[in-house]
Amino acid sequence: MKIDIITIFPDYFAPLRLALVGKAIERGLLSTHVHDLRGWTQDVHRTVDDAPYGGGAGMVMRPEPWWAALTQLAPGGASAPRVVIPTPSGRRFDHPYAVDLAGAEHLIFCCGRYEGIDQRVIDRWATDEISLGDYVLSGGEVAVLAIVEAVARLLPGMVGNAASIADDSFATGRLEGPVYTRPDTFAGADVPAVLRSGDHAAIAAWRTEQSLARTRARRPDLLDPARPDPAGPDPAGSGPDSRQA
Ligand code: 6GU
Repeated sequence: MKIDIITIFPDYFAPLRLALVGKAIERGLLSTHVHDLRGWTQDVHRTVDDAPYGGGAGMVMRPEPWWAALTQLAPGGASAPRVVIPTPSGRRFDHPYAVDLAGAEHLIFCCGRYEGIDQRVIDRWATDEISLGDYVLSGGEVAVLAIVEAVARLLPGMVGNAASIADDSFATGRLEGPVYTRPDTFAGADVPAVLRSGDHAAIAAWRTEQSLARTRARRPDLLDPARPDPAGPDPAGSGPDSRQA
């Protein structure tokens, strides 16, 4: 997978060299290219923003540099990339959405700042407008790091143990329960005896029970019977093609 990131703060993306995403890059499963939007400005001040038409607070990102960047980076035709705009007014990011993006050959992330990017850029280029949740970040950079990490670990050949992905919270549709390692007793607290029993059926039953109890307490919405099964087939009308509806 190829990922282009366009931003006015390229330094935000230093962490891409680290940990799991860095490993994906080293292994050649992923290549990331961070571009400074100001490289596509024409004026001596390298201006990327201007006042909003109609008035109001803040500034809007001018269309010209984005248009030039996307014209250069996004090939047309059959190999057209997904062009992702992180924005609090986008579609909510979740595990199925990460799986969907992980199937793409080429992703381009456009990190907006200020009040957002001129709508004509979105209308012409965006395939996906994505929100991480109901709060506001000052720009798309941190959201892109989160999305790239969620996607990179789903790439084929990425996480050593495929089962650890299948068991993840949200892949199962439930939160994961507690985990323990040595020592048996620490700070006056014991590891639950069942985990040391060697009884695999009892351990599996305990984990399911812990997972359900935690989900009931913290995220009862995940147990709503009307909610589609994340492991099941995509019901009509909720697949990736209708995400921007
Ligand atoms: Cl994707 N971008 C920004 N700027 N703020 C957000 C967000 C994204 N998701 C939640 N808040």
